[in-house]
Amino acid sequence: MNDLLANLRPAAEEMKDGAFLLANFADTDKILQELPRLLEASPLRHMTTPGGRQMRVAMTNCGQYGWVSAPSGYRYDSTDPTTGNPWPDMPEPFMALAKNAAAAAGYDGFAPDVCLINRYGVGTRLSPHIDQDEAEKSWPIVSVSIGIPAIFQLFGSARGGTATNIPLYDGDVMVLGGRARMYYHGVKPVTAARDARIGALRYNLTFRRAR
Ligand code: MD6
Ligand code: FE
Repeated sequence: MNDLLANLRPAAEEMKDGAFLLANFADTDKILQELPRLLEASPLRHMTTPGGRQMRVAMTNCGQYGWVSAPSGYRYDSTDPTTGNPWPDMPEPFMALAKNAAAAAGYDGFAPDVCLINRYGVGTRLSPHIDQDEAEKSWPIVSVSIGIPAIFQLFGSARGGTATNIPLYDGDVMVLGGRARMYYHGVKPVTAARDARIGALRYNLTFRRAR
């Protein structure tokens, strides 16, 4: 890419304390090409929380480990409890995207061993939470939005308070590092919209280093 074109790619924008937005960074057509094969191997499912509630967001994983919620608690597991098999391998384009996004936000050397795949229908929300089941919390989490938009809410280190509201569109990548890595965050109820390829759905991939 020549310098003129390179300069047209928007730089990573720091939203808050190590949380970066990389607008339209990801080629989501390429991601969507890989998805059916992954979802066939390890289907999306509504996991049960330790509190006994079913999550509205449908989830699955690819990579060496997968994030699992069960009545017994949250964990990373190398086996998909639904199929009894290992999670499908993380596709090379996923790995490359996660590494490049982390580096673009200033976090070099990130090598994810988990890709959590979330699917939202219209009306689905994700309650504020902190991701803290990972061994080494200094690695960032890289999050890729696909399909219809959603509003990502970034709070602080305490539950509640005022959120920074970040609209996320298809292809947008959020990198949560630095102090924001341990900030509460969630997703507001997804409002009605349609994506030409996948209809009224939003997928989100979060790349993590679990071990
Ligand atoms: C979502 N994302 O965007 C949910 N977690 O659907 C997350 O929970 C998340 O975007 C850690 C880091 C980045 C994220
Ligand atoms: Fe999260």
